Amino acid sequence: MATVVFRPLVSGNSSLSFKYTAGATDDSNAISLATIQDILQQPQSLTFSVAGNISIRISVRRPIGSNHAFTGLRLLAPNTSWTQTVNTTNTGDSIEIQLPDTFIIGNSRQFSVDATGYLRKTISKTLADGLNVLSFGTLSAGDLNDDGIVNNIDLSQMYEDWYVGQIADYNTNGLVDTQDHGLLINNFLKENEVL
Ligand SMILES: [Ca+2]
Ligand SMILES: [Ca+2]
Ligand SMILES: [Ca+2]
Repeated sequence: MATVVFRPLVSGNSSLSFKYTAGATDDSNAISLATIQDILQQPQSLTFSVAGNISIRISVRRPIGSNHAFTGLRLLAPNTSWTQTVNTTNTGDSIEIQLPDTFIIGNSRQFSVDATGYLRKTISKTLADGLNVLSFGTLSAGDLNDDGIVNNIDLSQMYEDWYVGQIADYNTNGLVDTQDHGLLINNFLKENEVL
């Protein structure tokens, strides 16, 4: 018996058939040591699916302004150990990220994105072959201490950082101001999102 290992080059359905003539020994054959004859019978064709490469690109937005650049966004897939740290451009888009082969085409998986100063956001996505865009929409501001809830602790941290802090500068105008304060208050007592 032999083991044949294939290296997939393209994704999709494919099949493998055998060149076979009964009794012939110049194609697929199996020789009996007792009779020295080809005893192979018509081999069945093999049909199979080659799993593709699944990659993702995430898209997130700040609640206000046109600067949606995030550094060190934490990306995770709930119920798995997979996690990744990503940055985004000004438009809030990340580079393409390859997923490991534990993620299967056609399966629905959850993905969460978490930024310092914001609540965690979670979406569900049925994975397709190739690039999948995960649109998280607008992140909710206010969780300055990253404990999963917007409350008085975050508010007092905002007051400490008034006019100077960076994380609490949600409208990215260079200082912590009343507009940033309003964004936090709007999310008061909201928590990290879990599906
Ligand atoms: Ca957070
Ligand atoms: Ca908090
Ligand atoms: Ca500000």
